[in-house]
Amino acid sequence: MVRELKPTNCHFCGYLCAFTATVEDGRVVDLEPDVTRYPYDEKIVKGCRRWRMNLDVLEDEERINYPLRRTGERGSNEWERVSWDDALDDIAERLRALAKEHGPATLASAIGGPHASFWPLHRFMSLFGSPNNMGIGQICWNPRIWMDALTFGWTVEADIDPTLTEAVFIWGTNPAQSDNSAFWRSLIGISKSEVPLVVVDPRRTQVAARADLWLPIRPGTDCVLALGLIHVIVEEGLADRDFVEQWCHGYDELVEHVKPYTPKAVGRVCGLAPEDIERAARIFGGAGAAVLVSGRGVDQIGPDVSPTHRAICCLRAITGNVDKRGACVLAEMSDFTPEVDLEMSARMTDEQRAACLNTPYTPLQCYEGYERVRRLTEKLGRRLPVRYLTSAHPDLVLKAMIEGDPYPVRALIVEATNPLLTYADTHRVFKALMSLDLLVVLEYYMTPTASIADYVLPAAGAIERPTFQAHGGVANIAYGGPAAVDPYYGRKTDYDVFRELGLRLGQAEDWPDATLQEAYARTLAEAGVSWEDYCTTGLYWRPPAYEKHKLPGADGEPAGFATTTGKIELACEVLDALGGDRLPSPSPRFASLVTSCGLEGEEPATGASDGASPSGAADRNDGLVLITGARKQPYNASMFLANGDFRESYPDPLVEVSPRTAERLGLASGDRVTLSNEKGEASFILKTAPMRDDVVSADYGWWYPEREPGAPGFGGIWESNINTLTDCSVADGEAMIGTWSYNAIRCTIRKTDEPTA
Ligand SMILES: Nc1nc2c(c(=O)[nH]1)N[C@H]1C(S)=C(S)[C@@H](COP(=O)(O)OP(=O)(O)OC[C@H]3O[C@@H](n4cnc5c(=O)[nH]c(N)nc54)[C@H](O)[C@@H]3O)O[C@H]1N2
Ligand SMILES: Nc1nc2c(c(=O)[nH]1)N[C@H]1C(S)=C(S)[C@@H](COP(=O)(O)OP(=O)(O)OC[C@H]3O[C@@H](n4cnc5c(=O)[nH]c(N)nc54)[C@H](O)[C@@H]3O)O[C@H]1N2
Ligand code: SF4
Ligand SMILES: [Mo]
Repeated sequence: MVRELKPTNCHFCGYLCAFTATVEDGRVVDLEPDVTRYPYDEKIVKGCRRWRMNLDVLEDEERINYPLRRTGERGSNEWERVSWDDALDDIAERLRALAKEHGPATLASAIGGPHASFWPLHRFMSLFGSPNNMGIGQICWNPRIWMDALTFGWTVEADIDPTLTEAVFIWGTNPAQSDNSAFWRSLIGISKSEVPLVVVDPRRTQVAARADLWLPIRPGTDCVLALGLIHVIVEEGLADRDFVEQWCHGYDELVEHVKPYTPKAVGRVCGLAPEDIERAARIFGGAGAAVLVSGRGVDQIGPDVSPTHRAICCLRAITGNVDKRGACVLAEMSDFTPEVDLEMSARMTDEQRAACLNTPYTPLQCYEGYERVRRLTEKLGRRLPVRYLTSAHPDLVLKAMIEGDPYPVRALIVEATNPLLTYADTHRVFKALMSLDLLVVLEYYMTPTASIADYVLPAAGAIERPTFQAHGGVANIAYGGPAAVDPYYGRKTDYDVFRELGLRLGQAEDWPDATLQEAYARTLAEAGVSWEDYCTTGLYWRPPAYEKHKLPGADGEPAGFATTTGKIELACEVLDALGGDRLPSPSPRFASLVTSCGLEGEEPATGASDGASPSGAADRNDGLVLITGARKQPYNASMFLANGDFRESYPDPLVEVSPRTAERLGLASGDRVTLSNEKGEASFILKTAPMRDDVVSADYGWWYPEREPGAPGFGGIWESNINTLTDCSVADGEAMIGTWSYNAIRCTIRKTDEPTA
């Protein structure tokens, strides 16, 4: 027996904590946290319930361990085990035939959260010639990346420094549940210090409960609030005039633009007290260095997403909180090979790019939009990844699948996502996927999406593969480490699958590295670091410089910012040129409310209820507002529901309302309730929790792995799946990127007749 200790990493969330695996004859028999490598933190690992699953998951009998080919009707859950060669030969042959008939864009792909490196799939798509990679970009990551890049010339990262940071704003994110990390613990530290902590969230989250000021905002009205903060900062002379004078473009326009956004008008639209808005503005404007971290709460509010991010950028800029220690830092592009090169999107021909379904629907999130921004960011030597930022809009891909319009999309490769649970509008996703000629799913488990595939291919996971988390190459940091073992059974890494498929389709020259580890080593070599050195610390990182705009550029003058004007663009020239708004403007329904508020004298409702403070917001509101997917440990979207311990502690899909709203609706904790709207309905168990009275907050990702996959129930996807109520229509989405809404949605709630499970 050979017994070895091997460094490796957990990948049950984005942290990739370091572990030491005890390996006997190629099998992991024990796992211990590794104190010597990044991002080890004893408290994080102690507080994390997930990592202990690693051993079970490696051996789990429910795992897909060999390629499966469908034998019965689609969705019948009848399979035969086939060899990798048989599977990949057949898939390659069918893709070749479909591309011959309809063109390469007939192949689409779908990805989910950051569970794996996606560039191998994207490289395969680029070389195959299809622009149609779909993903979660439009509702997670892209809005912030795009708007930062348009305003500052590149992305910014929060830079909490307890010795310098004088205010922290947490906006639409709840790291206590979503992050479980060093960041959450730094916030606990902040909440105990003198530094004011302000939280903008309709729910009284753990971080809101620790805040000095909680702004329980009406969902979707965040842009109005941000403009209101700017209004107060300008009015009260809190703007950093020197910084604005030297480095910002469009300040006067912005000042004019925010005039109607008085605390009173904003309070009424956002359901907040005007004095709280003033207080928040004074905290942000008065701080020597202020940090603002935003999350999903403002990434998933449809049309208001881009203006909200832009307004937040403006808030940072006019207070001089850009590329400043203790506030935020303009990231550097990676000096290891960036995603943009790994994905080889430069290899797409003009004709292939022209097939991009997004043109002309989302003028920024498409190849033309990307090119425009690339020309700017490249002025300072930086390039964003192409594939995420041009990713095809699901509405348009689903339409091309169902209607063949503007051309037929007949094949889909799904990697590390469960679209029947996590994509919007499950009924439509189901219809589209059921209609395909070829559906290939790379998975760990027989998920509902996998159950309707032609091929389910077994993916190797954490511990079985090397990891290199690089955040799309938009920052100069990567972390992870080596695999402890070769993949068990017949599993392969996602990289191997796409490479081997590529080799069958004439892509040999572009897959020079036989293994994922060699590919990562090549990536690192560009930064002058060996794979071995990287694995020793688990980290590649170079400390950032601040105030880089002051450093001399090529001509010896200060470099400024990589925008059209060389300054921070409060008024955005690119958006203007694309037919969008120069200045951040909320969607018309909110903008007109602001204007009309200025004329009326009505008092705003605070809308907050923690069970003690009086509020009548729900009574006065014409409807309840649904928000979905608030993160909860131990689950991650549709994952880990099969874990017995987890299910015991969290057995049912929950929907939460405030105690007052429950009472008003005649509901009590434990009731089974049905949520519905014009798209569909789903069933939940009611729980009361402190939040705004007009808000209904539903879990996402719920299915029942213990039930039969495939028809007719598909693991229970039609029962408690909140995405049967959501919609991804491009026409109703954000105009530049196409972001749809998972928050701020209309719904009704009623008691279901069934007894509580
Ligand atoms: N446990 C767990 N952790 C996860 C995940 C998971 O599924 N489970 N998913 C991972 C992924 S993919 C992501 S993207 C991150 C997301 O991480 P976060 O962005 O931190 O997501 P949440 O914790 O849901 O926090 C979003 C907050 O926004 C609030 N909110 C909803 N609507 C609005 C609104 O209109 N305005 C404002 N201001 N706030 C609003 C919600 O009440 C919620 O508290 O989490 C990651 N971590
Ligand atoms: N209503 C609503 N919908 C949402 C959200 C919301 O808040 N509300 N959040 C959205 C957001 S931000 C995100 S990021 C998405 C998340 O959406 P998804 O990423 O689709 O969600 P998961 O359930 O995490 O699905 C991951 C799947 O990939 C598999 N998997 C995990 N790791 C690997 C791997 O390395 N390789 C392969 N091949 N498979 C792997 C898992 O078994 C699992 O089935 O959901 C989005 N959908
Ligand atoms: S689940 Fe995340 S926090 Fe927990 S050990 Fe794994 S990587 Fe670390
Ligand atoms: Mo996400």
